[in-house]
Amino acid sequence: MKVNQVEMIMSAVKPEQYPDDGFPEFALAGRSNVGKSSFINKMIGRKSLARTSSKPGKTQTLNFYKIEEKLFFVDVPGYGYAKVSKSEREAWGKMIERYLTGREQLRAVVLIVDLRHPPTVDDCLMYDFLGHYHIPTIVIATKADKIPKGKWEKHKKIVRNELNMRPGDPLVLFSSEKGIGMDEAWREIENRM
Ligand SMILES: Nc1nc2c(ncn2[C@@H]2O[C@H](COP(=O)(O)OP(=O)(O)OP(=O)(O)O)[C@@H](O)[C@H]2O)c(=O)[nH]1
Ligand SMILES: [Mg+2]
Repeated sequence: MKVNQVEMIMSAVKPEQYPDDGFPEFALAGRSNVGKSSFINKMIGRKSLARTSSKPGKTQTLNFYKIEEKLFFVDVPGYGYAKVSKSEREAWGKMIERYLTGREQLRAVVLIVDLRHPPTVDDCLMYDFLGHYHIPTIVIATKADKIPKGKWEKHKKIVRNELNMRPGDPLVLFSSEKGIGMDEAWREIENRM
C-alpha cells in the first residue's frame, strides 16, 4: 500500500478512549525495544510519527494511527522491560489484555521479534496467548539488516521452530533500517482487512 495520509488519533488506556471509526485494526506486539514503533514508521513512510527510542519502554499507551481512512495501526507498549514497577506492569498487562481479547475491530496482531536472537520466553507466551484467543498473527522478524543475507533462512527457521508456529501463520523477514520485507508485510496485512 502506498500511504499518503496518516493521523495519530488517540492515546488510549481504556476502551472508552478507543476510536469509534470502525476501521480494521492491526496491533503491534513484541518485546520492549524490538522495533515496533520503527516498523509502523517504515510501513507508513514517516521517519518519526510513532515515537522510537534506543531506550526501552518508550511506548506506554495504546496509540492509534489512522492510515488512509482505511485501517489503524495500534502501537502497544512492549513486554519484558525490567525497569517498571510491578504495579505498573500489571496495569499495562490488563490494558493490553483487555484490548487484545475484547476488540471487535482487531483483525490481526503483528508480533515483532528480533531476527538476530531466538525468540524469548515472553515472545513464546505472547504467541501462545494469541493462538489461545484465536487472534490471527503475523510474525515479523526485524533487524534483518544486522544479519548477513546468507544466514537469513537459518535464523528464520529458528524463529519458526522456537515459537512453534502454527503452519498457516506468516513469518516475514523485515528491516526498518533498509525497508526489507515491506511489500510482503503489507500484503499480509491487506489480506486480513
Ligand atoms: N538496525 C536496525 N535497528 C532497528 C530496526 N528497527 C528498530 N531499530 C532500532 O531499535 C531501537 C528500538 O526501536 P523502537 O521502534 O523504539 O522499539 P519499540 O519496540 O517501539 O520499543 P518500545 O516502545 O520501548 O516497546 C531504536 O534504536 C531503533 O532505531 C531495524 O530494522 N534495524
Ligand atoms: Mg515503541
